[in-house]
Amino acid sequence: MANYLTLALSKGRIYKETLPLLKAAGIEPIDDPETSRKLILATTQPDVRLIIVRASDVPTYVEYGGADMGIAGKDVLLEHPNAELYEPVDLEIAQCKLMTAGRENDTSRTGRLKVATKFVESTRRFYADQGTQVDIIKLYGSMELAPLVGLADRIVDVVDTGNTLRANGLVPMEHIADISSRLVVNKASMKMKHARIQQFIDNIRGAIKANRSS
Ligand code: PRT
Ligand code: MG
Repeated sequence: MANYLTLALSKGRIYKETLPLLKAAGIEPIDDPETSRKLILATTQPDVRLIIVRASDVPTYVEYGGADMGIAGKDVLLEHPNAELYEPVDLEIAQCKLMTAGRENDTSRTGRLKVATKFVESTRRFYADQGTQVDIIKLYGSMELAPLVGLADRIVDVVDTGNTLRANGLVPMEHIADISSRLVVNKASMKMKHARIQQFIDNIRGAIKANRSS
């Protein structure tokens, strides 16, 4: 067990966009997580394995040593401001923007703004920096619904094409942060498995460069 190099990542877009980087680094999973029920995937490098976790759980697995490394969106990392992690590489994948959004013809209101989001920490910091007092309502998904049914005046969510907002009669308003996925590394692993992790980081950096110029 302890001799594995374990990389935590989530299914879906992060997995899809990470695969080519791993492949360029000489690592290919043996099973496909989209069809297999296995949560631990062996790879073509016998000492490297992948574990499949919820996107929002990646920092937790890595901080507490359930994985040596992980791949997580910056939006997720911003929700863990005190996590003891190294963040050595911007993978430049799964790019999007963290934004506020609301109804198109939002009339100016009196009283505190209600903001629905799963990004409570980023939202709190954004409005605090503006000196605006808001009530934050924590949701776990389908944030776009909240303004439509009067649960909130605004949402804070990640936006890519903006199609989801538009389809629900919402418009993007303020830009909070540019988001991409990052490689994160457990601090003890970085010491104990330094040579292997440094080699992995170098290979991944090479793959990102090749990506950029392609
Ligand atoms: O499901 P779980 O709660 O565990 O995690 P998750 O739903 O956040 O995971 P996933 O796989 O959807 O996203 C993983 C990471 O991808 C996020 O943490 C972001 O860093 C990044 N990412 C990049 C995005 C998007 N682009 C994105 N568009 N994450 C989510 N979206 C959503 C967006 O909120 C909207 O609802 O996708 C929908 C389509 O976006 P539009 O703007 O193109 O319509
Ligand atoms: Mg999801």
